[in-house]
Amino acid sequence: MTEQQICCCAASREDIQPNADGKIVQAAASEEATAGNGEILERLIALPGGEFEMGTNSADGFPADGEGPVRKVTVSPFRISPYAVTNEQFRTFVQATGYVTEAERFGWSFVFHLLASEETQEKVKNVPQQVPWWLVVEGAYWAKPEGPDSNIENRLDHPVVHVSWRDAEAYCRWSGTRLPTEAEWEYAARGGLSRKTYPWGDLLKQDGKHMCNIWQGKFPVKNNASDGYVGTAPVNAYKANGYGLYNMSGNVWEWCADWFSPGYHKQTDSVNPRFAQPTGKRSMRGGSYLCHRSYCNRYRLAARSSNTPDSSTGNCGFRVVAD
Ligand SMILES: [Cu+2]
Repeated sequence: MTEQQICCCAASREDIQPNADGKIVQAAASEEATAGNGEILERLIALPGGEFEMGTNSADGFPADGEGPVRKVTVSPFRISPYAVTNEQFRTFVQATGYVTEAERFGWSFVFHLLASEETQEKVKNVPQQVPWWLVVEGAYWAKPEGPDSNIENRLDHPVVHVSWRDAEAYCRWSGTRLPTEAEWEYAARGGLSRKTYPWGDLLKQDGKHMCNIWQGKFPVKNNASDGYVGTAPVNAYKANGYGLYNMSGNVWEWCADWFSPGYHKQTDSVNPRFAQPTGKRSMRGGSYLCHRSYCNRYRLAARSSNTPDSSTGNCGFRVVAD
C-alpha cells in the first residue's frame, strides 16, 4: 500500500472554514459535572492493564500515520465501555444539561454523500476538495444525522455521530468518565490477543462471517453492504472481542484523549503513554463504515487517524473509560 496522507474517513472543518478556530464559541459551561451518571459507570468493563505489544511493523498501513514500530507498552488498570456512546445516551446528556454541540453552533456537519436524501444533496453548496464524498450539510447534527429531513428514532442503539472531540469531552465530564488514551484504546481493542491485525485475529472474515461494519464494494460510489449496513450499525452488532468489547474495528471512529502525532511511538513513554503537546489535531481510532482496503485500510488495530477537535462527521463517535 502506498503512502497516503489523506484519510478518506475524515473531513475537517479547516477544509471548509480556514478560520474555524476563531469562530468557535467556547463549549458552554453548563455541562460541567453536575450529573455524575452512575448508570454509565456501572456498565464499564474492568481491564487489568499490564504490558502489551502496541503498534505494527506491517506494510499494510500508511507510513505517514506512524503506526509503528511495535513496542512494549504498559497501561494501568482501567474500566471501559463495551460499546460506543449511543444516540440514546447522548440524548440523555443533552436533555439533562441543555448542551449544544459544535455541529449545531456551526450550523452544519459532514454527511457522507450516499446517505443524504436527494433533496438534501441538492441544497449542498460546499464539499471538501480532497474528500468530495463528504457533503457540508446545513442542519446536520447528532439528532439529525443526514440533515433536517432525518432523525434517530430507529437508531437509538446506534453510536452517536456528528460529535466533535470537545462534545465528547463535555459528555465525559458530565458522566464522570474520560476518553481513552490511544494506548488504552489499543490495549482494549486487542482483547488479550498479541500482534493480531484485527480484534479477532488476522483474517478479515471468520468462518465466512463479517466481523465488523466497513465498506464492501467500490468506494466511494457503491457500498453493497454485505456486512449488513450502509451506515452505522447498532453498537452491539457483530461479535465482541476477548474483553467483551464491541465494534473496536469499524462502525465509527472513536476519539481518543491524545493529540495526534505521526511520531507518537517514538515520542511517548512506554508506561501510560499519552501525547500531550498540542498539534492541532486529536487522535481517532478504529475506522468506520466507510473504510475499505482499497482506500483507507484503517480498521486495523494499529491504524490511526486524526481530526481537528471542532470537526464533526457522520462516522465519528466515541467510547468512554474510567480509572
Ligand atoms: Cu477509513
